[in-house]
Amino acid sequence: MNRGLFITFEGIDGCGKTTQIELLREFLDSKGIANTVIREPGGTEVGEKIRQLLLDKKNSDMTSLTELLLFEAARAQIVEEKIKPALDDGICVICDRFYDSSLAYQGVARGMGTDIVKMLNNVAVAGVDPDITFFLDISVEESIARRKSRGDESDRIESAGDSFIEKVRQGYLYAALYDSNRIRTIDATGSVDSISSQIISIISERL
Ligand code: T5A
Repeated sequence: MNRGLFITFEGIDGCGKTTQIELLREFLDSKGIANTVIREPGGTEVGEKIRQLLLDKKNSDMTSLTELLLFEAARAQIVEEKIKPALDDGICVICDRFYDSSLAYQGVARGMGTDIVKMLNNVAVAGVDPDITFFLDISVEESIARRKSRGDESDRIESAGDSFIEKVRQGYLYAALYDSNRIRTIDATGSVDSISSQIISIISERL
């Protein structure tokens, strides 16, 4: 049996990952391709508990290293419990965020450095790397506008401020530059349908 395709979606908050993942899932279903959608942090019982710790605004004294290690712990759990078994069964895995989020948010924006994050990412995923990653690129202004129109209260990480989110974006642009074979940058300011068409056309070539 062939290993399933491992697809991840990345970008700053509100870039449209959830919207596009749902459309990709509908496309895969229509083609009869077995798939599963998961999210990081979370996606497992242990991971959802870690997610609550990470996003809770009350945890304002959490250090950057603690934050990074918690993201990596949740990742190690979901890789072992969900992602690897599904891929081994030939199921296509679509993940809402994966290790490039740690590179951009903790490595670049929090200033932990990309070397330590890459090292911990490698430990957490133990060779289970994405086949293709969509970086949905929007400006910080667009991110703010979309989150405002959604009306949700911001979580601990979103509350870090606009300059933090700008650094996250720069982190993604850096990652995409150095791993252009895997990471496909999509201008995510267009219409939902046009972005979806681009993603589906790239995935169709890989199926
Ligand atoms: N994090 C995560 C780290 O710091 N390190 C890590 O290692 C990991 C894994 C997770 C937080 O944790 C951080 C990053 C995050 O801050 P989360 O709640 O999972 O938090 O939040 P996000 O992943 O950021 O998800 P969001 O729901 O905020 O954004 P999405 O899923 O990218 O966007 P979506 O699809 O919900 O769309 C947002 C809004 O925009 C509209 C939608 O209708 C919606 O209202 N929209 C569009 N509007 C106009 N044009 C388009 N093309 C649109 N597409 C969607």
